[in-house]
Parts: sequence; structure tokens; C-alpha cells
Amino acid sequence: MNSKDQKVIISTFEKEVCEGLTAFPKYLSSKYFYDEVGDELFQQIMALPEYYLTRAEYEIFETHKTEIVQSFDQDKEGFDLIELGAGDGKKTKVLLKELLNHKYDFAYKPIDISENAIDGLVKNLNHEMKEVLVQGQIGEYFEVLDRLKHISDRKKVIMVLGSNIGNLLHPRAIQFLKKLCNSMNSKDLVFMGFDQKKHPQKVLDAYNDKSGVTAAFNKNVLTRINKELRGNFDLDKFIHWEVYDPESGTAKSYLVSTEKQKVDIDDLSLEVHFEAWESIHTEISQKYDDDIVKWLAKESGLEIVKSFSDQNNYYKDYLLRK
Ligand code: AVI
Repeated sequence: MNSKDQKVIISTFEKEVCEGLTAFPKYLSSKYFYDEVGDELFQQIMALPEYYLTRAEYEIFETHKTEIVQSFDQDKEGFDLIELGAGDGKKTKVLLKELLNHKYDFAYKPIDISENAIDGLVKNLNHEMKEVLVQGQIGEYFEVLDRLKHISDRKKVIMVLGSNIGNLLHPRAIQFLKKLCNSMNSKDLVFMGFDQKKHPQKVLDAYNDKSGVTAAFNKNVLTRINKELRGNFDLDKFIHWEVYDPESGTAKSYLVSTEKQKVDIDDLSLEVHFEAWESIHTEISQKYDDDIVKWLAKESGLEIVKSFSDQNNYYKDYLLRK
């Protein structure tokens, strides 16, 4: 190939980093928090005293597991349990055990963007719950939805736990739910976790823990740019900042530059200039109530069948149908 024919292949990561850091105001997507280090930090977040979400969903599963699995397969005709963004599957195991104990005919099909997470989960289940038929797949949410029809040829129950949908702005969440709806047959169900609106301080604390794990998680996107795109971000010159708007229910994470500075990203031939206290918006974590979920479902062609809540009403899992 001569130099005229040479194509520069740019990854989505490169493209989005370039777009986000040359925009005003600057932004980066939270999907780039997750690599091996980010996965480990997220595991630590889920165990933090301030991060109530995981414990609340776990409590819901422990308390309502019998009713939950019954509602998945009332006629006991058999189904595929597909989990999008499965992670370590810790909470899901409560449901898997219940399904096994009551001799439901099912296969578990976890899907995650992280190869690392899926490999770990499949190995762990093959070891801990040998009776469960597991088929792990690697893929990103939206892309996976295109394949969903081919992943299963019997009844599907599609789970999206951990309030993962909260990392999408409403229009994007509707796009996601619409696509989900299009991939469903009439008997298929969605089981989805939505973190609820609550005392604003409780939300702020969950995303601004005392031990600084969430700050490290947020900064991992800069670490990745340094490692993967030959950047030279000085992490000590950025602080993690969290805000929560109780009206919209949106928690937002930022990285704020503590001084005027220039950052080089060699692989992008990019110089990024920061004013003192200029921000990079990195994540939204949306909080909901029944009306918002009802509205999202309606906009997407879905309806709520029932919901399950923890004792504090911090969190709810909704069962949705077409
Ligand atoms: C994965 N997601 C639902 C988490 C959340 O609560 O938004 C990610 C997270 N960000 C900071 N802490 C946890």
C-alpha cells in the first residue's frame, strides 16, 4: 500500500475522546470508565457503605424472589433469562438459585461489554451452580439489542439491573427501551432496576464517597486516555465533583481542572486547553419515580406489570411487558 492509499483507522474511543474534549463544554462518556481497573473500582463502589443501590436491589431479590421468578414464567413453559450488563452477577445468583430450587426450565444468558466480567461470571457459575445452563456473550447494550432476536428462540425475560438505564439521558433511554421492545415477542418480559428519587444528600453521598473510590472511578477515564492514547493528564490537577438536581432527578459527575493547563494526547495529535475550574462532564445517574418510569415505558411501547421495592423505597425493580 503506498502512502496515498493508507487509511487511518480511528476507534470509537479515539473519535469520542476527540469530540468530547474539543467540545464546549467538554464531556466524556462514562462507558469509558470500564476496563480491568474500572471494573475492579466498580466492584469496590458496590460494597461502599454510601452506595445503597446494590444492597437495596439485593434486599428486593432476597425478600421477593419467589414472586419475582413466578412472574417470569407463570405457565412454567420454559424461558431464556437474558441479562444485559451482567457484571459479576452476584445479585442474579439469588434468582438463579430460586429458579433451580423450583425446577424452572431456563437458560441464563448474561451479556456484558467487559470480556473480563463475562469470563469471570461464567467460570464462577460453572463452579458454584453447575446445574445452570449458562451462555455468556460480550457486547455493548445497543449493539446487543440487534442480536437479541437471534440469541433466543423461546420466551425471553430480559433483565437490566443496577439502575444501569440511569446512565442514559431520557431520550437515549427511550431509544434503548424502544429497541428492546422491538426485539420482544408478545410473551416476553423486561425486568429492570430503577433507582428512585430520595433525600438529595443520600444520592450525593452515594456518588461522592468518603474513601474516594468514586473519584478514582471517574478519573479512570483520564487514566485510560493516558494509557491507550498516549495522553499526559496529571490526575492530581483534576477533582471529582458531583451535583444532584432533585427536580429532574439527575445526578451528574464532573472532573474539574484545578488550574489553567494544557494536556497533550499524542495518538490524537491533540492539545487540550483547560481554564482554571473548567469541567469535563463524565456521567449522569438518573433517579426515577413511578410517573417517570410509566412515561418512559409508554413512550417506548411498554407497560408496567408490577414493581418490587426495598423497605426504604430507595430502589425499585419493574416488570414490563409489550
Ligand atoms: C453502573 N451505574 C448504574 C452506576 C451508577 O450508579 O450510575 C455507575 C456509578 N457511577 C458512580 N458510581 C457508580
